[in-house]
Amino acid sequence: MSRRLLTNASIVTLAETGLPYGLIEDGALVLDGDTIVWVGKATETPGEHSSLVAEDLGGRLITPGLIDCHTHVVFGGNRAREFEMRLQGATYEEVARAGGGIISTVSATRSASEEELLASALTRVDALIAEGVTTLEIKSGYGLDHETELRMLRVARKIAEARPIHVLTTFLGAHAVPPEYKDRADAYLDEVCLPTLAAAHKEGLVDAVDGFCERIAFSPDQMARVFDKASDLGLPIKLHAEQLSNLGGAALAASRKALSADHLEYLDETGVKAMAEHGTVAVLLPGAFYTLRETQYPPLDLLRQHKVPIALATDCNPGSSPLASLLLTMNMGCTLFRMTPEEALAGVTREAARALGLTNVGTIEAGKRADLAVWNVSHPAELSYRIGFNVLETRIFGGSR
Ligand code: DI6
Ligand code: FE
Repeated sequence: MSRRLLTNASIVTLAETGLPYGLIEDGALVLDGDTIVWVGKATETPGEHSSLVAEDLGGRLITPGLIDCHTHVVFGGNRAREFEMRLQGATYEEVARAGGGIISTVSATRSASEEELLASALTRVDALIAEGVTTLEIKSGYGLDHETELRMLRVARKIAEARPIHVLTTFLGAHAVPPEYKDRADAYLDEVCLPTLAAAHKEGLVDAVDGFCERIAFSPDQMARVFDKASDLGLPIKLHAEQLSNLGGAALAASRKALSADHLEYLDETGVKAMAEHGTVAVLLPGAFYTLRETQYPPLDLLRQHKVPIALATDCNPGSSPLASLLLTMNMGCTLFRMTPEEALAGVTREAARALGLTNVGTIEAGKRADLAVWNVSHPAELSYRIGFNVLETRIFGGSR
């Protein structure tokens, strides 16, 4: 295995050392193949590494590779027309009830080939990679039939073959009720969603199971049935909860030991407490908040008070968050939600890893995978501060750039 010594860097470890950002100034890093084997002050580099040729990072900042822990990057078509309708006053729920919204993307996705879905998803994935993303979660949920759900998940797996990126797949068959099952959500679950989940799992296509718990989608009782199936299959769960109203989805998910509950604008203290009790991560999605011009804020102070881990993600999707920038997401997390730049950065690294159940990425520590991002900035708050500047110098995936 090849060893590398990186020196003259500000190392933003995000390790929970008690120091802001886990920052090590004048730091050095030793990589062995795809693993970090040592990190610390350059002056304290162990002698055994002194024969390595040092790569000087010129005082730049190095962080863990970024993790986008909630995306829907695989889909057909786009929803610019719906964007126009909403600008003329229609709400997201009204558009959805009129057969637009998620269902219009379902039609476009069903009629797209695997190659077409892959090509269009890669344009979005490439934008994320260009900003230092090394791990990406991708959901199904725009097929809502057996064949198309499996096709979406196969495309998600192919992305990891086509690009140097780690992909986790999430089955989101309970995203919406397809038109052919209108007003028959339970029949859709029994006849399509649950059997498709089992088939996708059998093909090795599923890393986690998600759902949309909302009046325009599935009730908590219906989600509980999906979670029962996930539990039978031994799969971790997550949930789109409390995005448009408070149905108690986050508490339900937490009580089932969900990895995360996502969106959460309408979350109340009962839900926050349930999440705290079970270690369920709050994944905040400011891109959807912004796009839908939501006015209800996620309860950031309550989440902090009860020490619920907070992650941030793009929610990249064609309807409520056509956003493929994690740096802009961090800026939105700070400017819209009043997160600190440290919370925002931890939210797309350490806490995003937690939201995916990953323990080998998300911080810079000996033993972790060498997924890293080198930035042309000198202080970590700069990553959240700018709008529309890509300050990435290099991305290192598994030790190689
Ligand atoms: N909530 C969201 O924000 C996305 N899915 C969901 O359950 C939006 C999906 C879409 O509008 O296409
Ligand atoms: Fe989403």
